[in-house]
Amino acid sequence: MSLHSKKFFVVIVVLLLAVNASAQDTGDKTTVGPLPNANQLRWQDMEMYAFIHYSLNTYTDQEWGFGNEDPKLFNPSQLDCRQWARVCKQAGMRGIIFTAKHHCGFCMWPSKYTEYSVKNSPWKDGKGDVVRELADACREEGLEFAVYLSPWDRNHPEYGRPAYVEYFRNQLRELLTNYGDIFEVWFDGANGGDGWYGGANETRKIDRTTYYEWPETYRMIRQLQPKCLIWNDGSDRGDLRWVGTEAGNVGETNWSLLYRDGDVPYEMLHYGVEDGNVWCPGETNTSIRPGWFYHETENEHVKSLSKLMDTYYKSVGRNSTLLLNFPIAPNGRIHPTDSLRGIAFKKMIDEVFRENLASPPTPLPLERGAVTYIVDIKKGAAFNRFVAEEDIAQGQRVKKFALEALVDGKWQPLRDELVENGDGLTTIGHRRIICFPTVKASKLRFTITDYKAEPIIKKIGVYLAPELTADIPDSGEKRSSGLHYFFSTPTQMMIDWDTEQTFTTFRYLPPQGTREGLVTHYTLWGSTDWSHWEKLATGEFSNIVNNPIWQTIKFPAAKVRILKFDADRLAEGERMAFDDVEIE
Ligand code: FUL
Repeated sequence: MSLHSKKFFVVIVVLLLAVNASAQDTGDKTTVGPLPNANQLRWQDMEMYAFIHYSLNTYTDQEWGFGNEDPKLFNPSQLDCRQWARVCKQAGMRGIIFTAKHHCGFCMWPSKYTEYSVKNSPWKDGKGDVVRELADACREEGLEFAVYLSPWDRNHPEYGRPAYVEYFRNQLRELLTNYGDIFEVWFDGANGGDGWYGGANETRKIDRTTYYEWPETYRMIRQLQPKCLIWNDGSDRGDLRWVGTEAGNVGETNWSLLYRDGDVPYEMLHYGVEDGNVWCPGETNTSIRPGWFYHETENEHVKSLSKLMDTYYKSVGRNSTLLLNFPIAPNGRIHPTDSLRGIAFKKMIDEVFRENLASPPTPLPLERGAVTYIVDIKKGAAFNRFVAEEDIAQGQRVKKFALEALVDGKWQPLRDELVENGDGLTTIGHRRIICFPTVKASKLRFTITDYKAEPIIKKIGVYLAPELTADIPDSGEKRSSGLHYFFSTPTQMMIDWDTEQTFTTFRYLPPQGTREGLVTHYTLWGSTDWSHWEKLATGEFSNIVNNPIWQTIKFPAAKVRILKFDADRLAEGERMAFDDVEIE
């Protein structure tokens, strides 16, 4: 035995003894906790699948329709579900979840329970069915198919009363019986309260914990589609959970467990809970553009390849799946920029994981129960990614681990460079990818330092990802930097000009990374003399809390010298905050 190998041997023995000793000390390492069911296991292997947002919003340039938009607006000239399916497949997506009905209530299939659907649109003379065309296209491309059905319906006159729940269930039954296998149902929890509601034009509040009678609906789903997974961020635990943000990342610590009962605050959504009593893994949803629906103004803001890779590492690489949204443009197709970016994304994933540099590739399965793995790196190879996978069919077990590279005979610690605090080397689960600066080393040491039960590692990999620079540079310059603005009260922003100006648009970029001071409801005023104020617009920023992107307020051309932006309601806190504003 060389001196080096002797040292390894001693280290491994010491580590094994240490782990054993601590296992005996705490006595709690034999509790694996709940296990996934067969549907959840199958779903986790899908890894990436697409969302498609398409509805009347596409024609009104909105994110949330009010419920009174005219069905006649729906008349795409080139609607082509096969193009959507092909693009998604080439982008590495294994299935598609389609907005069969968004909050506006407009149905993309000819439901027999409402007139507010494609059957009253000019498209195909009212004989079309987008759900059918997409379900068929998915099958032709070998993709799985699923539906998003918004529980909140701003069109339906009975929303808020028991009759609507019956209506909702009838619609769901149509979708679950007429379109073949459905792999997931997505019940969006968003509810802004106000809506058209058959002409009532009012605010309707419901109790999310009781109103929809989820247990009854779940029974129906289980009976009609036993393999279908339920995504629900409402009160009743479905099979999958939201990760608490639409930015495209889940916590680096990500347990696939939750508590069966009780509320699920952000921390639990984002990190799961170690001692949870139900298997409820996280699905990371985000859009390839800032918004969920298509807006021409966002054509320049399709996410860069480096941003998409960052999203991949922070979702699939953190024991989650990635649900990546592709909006449909008004002509009925995925915009070429989005499709090219999506396909480049898949190519880059393939490129990064092309060759496992662990030499010889780690034998599978690895020795059961071992806590330290030493991996030989192919001679002279440089690497910057580490992958580990647990056999989650047997539960999620690993709590904490260490990574070291042997450089010039010395073990050097590696840390997850995508994490701001600590080394980021916590849970593993289905797949964990650790990114670190490129290192050249002959060996890599992976030590599981803490675990709930004997770890069962299915795979280890070491890779070299090409360097990526952000391909959409951000100069960092604020659009508001040329404006003269001040706050007359903590919730009122004033902007003034020396002379009268004509404006039609006010844009607000909320603070990023915090809900403190984020404006959800606003009123915008204009004046030429500081004493007479004309109300230019008032309303709510749709979905701003979950997706804090640029918000646009359009109003009839107004000549003003002063603009007053009132925060009528803030998501949190007492002082309005903003990252930027722009007036045109
Ligand atoms: C949110 C909705 O309000 C958005 O419009 C979008 O559908 C997103 C996926 O979920 O909660």
